[in-house]
Amino acid sequence: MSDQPKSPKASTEGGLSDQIFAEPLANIAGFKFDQKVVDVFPDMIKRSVPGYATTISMIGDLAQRYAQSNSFCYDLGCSLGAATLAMRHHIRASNCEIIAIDNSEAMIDRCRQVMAADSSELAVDLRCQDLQDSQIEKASVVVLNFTLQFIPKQERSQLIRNIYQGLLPGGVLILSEKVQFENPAHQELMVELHHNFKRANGYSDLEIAQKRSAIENVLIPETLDVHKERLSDAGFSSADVWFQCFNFASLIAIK
Ligand code: GEK
Repeated sequence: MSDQPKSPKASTEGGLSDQIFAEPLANIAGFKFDQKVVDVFPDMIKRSVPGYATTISMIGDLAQRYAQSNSFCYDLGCSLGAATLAMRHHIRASNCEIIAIDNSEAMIDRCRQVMAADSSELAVDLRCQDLQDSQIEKASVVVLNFTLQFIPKQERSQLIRNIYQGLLPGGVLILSEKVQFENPAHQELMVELHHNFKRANGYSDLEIAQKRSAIENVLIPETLDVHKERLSDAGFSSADVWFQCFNFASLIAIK
């Protein structure tokens, strides 16, 4: 536990500003969620993902609505725990516990400090684990907030089926992803709008280009149709987009 004073509602805000790709790099390695990324993560995700703050805040509202008493709520690929905190501050159901999982040790270590600085009573169990080895059980809410996109494509259906099996009747999966478009002109427009968003947030063309090279074989987007079909094949009774900004969307799938 941290020695820092607890605040009633801690946040993941703070940290350094993201300069990781600011200087020209001779070799651009594949993107990793290491300590360097952890140190700038809140700034990076806010300046890179349109609608991120809205998505986080609405996850709190959705969790309040769908969390069931005597159940678990999962935050899969929790990073520093922004979605975990949103759920922690909103869930009113009794005897709920949040299980937050990430396979980056650096992320989990920092997330532990964030949770320790937050005084909410709702229990949080932090696990440094691969999602593909994680058991989902007695779940009323499962959050995959911009995480499935990092799982190899051929392994995504197994993970979604595993989540479906672990959900209670009436339970929900909130799935946020960077998405791809079938129509090449539409795809190009969305990429351009996204890059304009990053430019408006202070990223240079060099930063945008180098980040793109680092992440292109690591973050693999799919179309909304592919996501919906996978959710339906797994057994979800509905899967609808509740938020979208450019090529970033969030779905809610109900068991
Ligand atoms: C947020 N949800 O702030 N097992 C566990 N964790 C993984 C795996 C895996 N196989 N692959 C990637 N991760 C967060 C943001 S970030 C999204 C999620 C982004 C973890 C990885 O370590 C990282 O912390 C997270 O998934 C993706 O609401 O940076 O674009």
